[in-house]
Amino acid sequence: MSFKKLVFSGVQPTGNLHLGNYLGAIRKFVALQEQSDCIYCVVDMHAITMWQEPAELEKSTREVTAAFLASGIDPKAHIVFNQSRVMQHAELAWVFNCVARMGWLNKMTQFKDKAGKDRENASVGLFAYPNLMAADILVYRATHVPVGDDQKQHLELTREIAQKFNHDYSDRIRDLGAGVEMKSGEETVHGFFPITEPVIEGEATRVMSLRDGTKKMSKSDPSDLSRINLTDDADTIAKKIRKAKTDPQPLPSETEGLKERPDADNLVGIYAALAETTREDVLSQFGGQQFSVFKPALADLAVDKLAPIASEMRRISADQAYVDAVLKDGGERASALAEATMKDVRRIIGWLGN
Ligand code: AQP
Repeated sequence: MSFKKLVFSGVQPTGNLHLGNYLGAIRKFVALQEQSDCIYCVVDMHAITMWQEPAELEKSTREVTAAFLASGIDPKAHIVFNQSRVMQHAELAWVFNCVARMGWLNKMTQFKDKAGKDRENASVGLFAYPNLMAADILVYRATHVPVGDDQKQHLELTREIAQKFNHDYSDRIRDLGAGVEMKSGEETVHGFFPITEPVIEGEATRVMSLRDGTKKMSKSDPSDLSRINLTDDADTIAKKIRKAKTDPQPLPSETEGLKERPDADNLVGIYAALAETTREDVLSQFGGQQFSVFKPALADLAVDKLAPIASEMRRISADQAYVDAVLKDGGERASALAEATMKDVRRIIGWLGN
């Protein structure tokens, strides 16, 4: 027996869902549901690692759900829910708090970025965030995780946690017959948790700020002009692209020419991702052209692809009862799967009471 392919990923309900979240994650969620069983989670437990206004958190949780549905995720064929409904995530995170080493977490760059200079004042939850993320994935024994490039290090940690758990409890896993044979590089190993594969591919694994091509497009950037929000209307999208930072040179004909030009590279990458093509193809069409030609073409393409999602999000959001019903149903189905894993985990580690 080996692990069945199962996709898991999450998005934080922390407001301002943007083009980076869409191209780096949500659009891949939609594509993967054609080939595999998928579980998509609105990670409201991760959200409170930084202070969230409660009413805003509720609103954002529904908004991310609406974005999933508006983008084309099928909540009947797959599972869509908010994390806090399934308490097994927190239970497994505690186990992983005891598996992961301080030294591993001390290396996490996202904690350093988010905590900034005032580390002493950051929440313990923000520090332990990657252990909860590992639990989100492994409580379903998910094999594939589509994410943006910024999550690479956290997924590496998830793999380390799974390996250490499988190793520390290997005798017990065998005795209970709870393990599965799996490939790890060239070797075949035996373990309870899969060694999860990140799915980080395509032209937009790290969409950058429209105001600074060296900084990631982010929900928390104080400048709204830095990002295209999924709720932006056509005029706003066009205005933000018009105002996007660029340099005075025309576009190069080869990708080599984008190397020292982060703002140009970002816009070409966004175009390629939206058009579902490559940077090479975009440059074969626009190489030698000025931004005065390229930006309107990019704005038209962005409006074409994003405006239908924004209008569908508005339609779905107007029916709050429907959104809440999707989350409730998804939560119930996710709980059943998570509980099956936790029953085994509790026996493996020696917790009585199952
Ligand atoms: N700029 C980006 N380019 C590509 N992918 C991105 N993701 C985020 N930003 C980009 C991917 O979106 C998914 C959900 O992200 P998240 O909700 O966990 O939040 P985040 O990564 O912390 O997003 P932000 O926008 O950067 O928020 P703040 O400002 O709060 O830090 C993930 O798969 C992520 O990789």
